[in-house]
Amino acid sequence: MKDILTAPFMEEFIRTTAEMYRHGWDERNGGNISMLLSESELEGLIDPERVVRTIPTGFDAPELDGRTFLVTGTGKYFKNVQYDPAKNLGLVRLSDGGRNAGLLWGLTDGGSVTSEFPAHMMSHVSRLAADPENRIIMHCHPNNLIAMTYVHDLDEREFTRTLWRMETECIVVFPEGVSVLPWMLCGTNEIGRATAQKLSLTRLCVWAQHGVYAAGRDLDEAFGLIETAEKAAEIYMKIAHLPIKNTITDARLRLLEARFGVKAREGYLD
Ligand code: 2HA
Ligand code: ZN
Repeated sequence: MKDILTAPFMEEFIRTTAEMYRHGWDERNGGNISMLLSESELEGLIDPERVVRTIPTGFDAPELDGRTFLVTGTGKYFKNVQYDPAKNLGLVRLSDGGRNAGLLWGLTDGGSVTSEFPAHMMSHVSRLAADPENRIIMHCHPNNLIAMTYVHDLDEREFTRTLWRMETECIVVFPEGVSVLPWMLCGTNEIGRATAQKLSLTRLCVWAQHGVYAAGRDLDEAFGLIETAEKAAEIYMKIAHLPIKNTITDARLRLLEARFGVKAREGYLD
């Protein structure tokens, strides 16, 4: 067996958690990531039949039966992943219709998978239905997106339009817009189902007064979506209280649509 810590997906996962921490998106144990892995990526790294222990999930996800995920652990700090990946991360394979997660590697201190495991797994199901190549679900607590949910209307069209106007690239990066959920209790199957439903339509879902979820085909896509939306929110928080003299009009947003060959969410442009 080769050392799983040197696998390209593992190195990138570790680099990403460190980068997210440096961005200030993952204070203390805030945030979590799950990455769907293919059988070929795992080849020669672990014995899929050797289950260290079984973690009950508390939900059904028959679509994910037999699928393997690298996930952050509950209570673990993104800050520390790079120094002890085997303690802070877990590699789990779902079984019994998604009701159990068999630990194949990691969580060496007896820990468990992220508290947001329901939201992550339900989101993988809905995102894979929308895009069979989706592999990443990422959650974190970026300051400005959270701040914006205290002062901005939570209507998804209005929230999206404001972000699109804050920076020229936004409509190109997330033409389908962002979804917004009102404050809900985190860690529950209920917020998991609501998030999964939102992520079937958009790759970004803001949790009001909490943070954001992103979906992507790779870590860069999910990270880049959050980075772009968070930057737009930062600009909003810098200017919202000032007299606005210029903006990116809908006509200009349409020019960007045409120039970059993207299709803005139906009905979101006037
Ligand atoms: O503590 O971010 O939403 C991890 C979280 C819960
Ligand atoms: Zn959170």
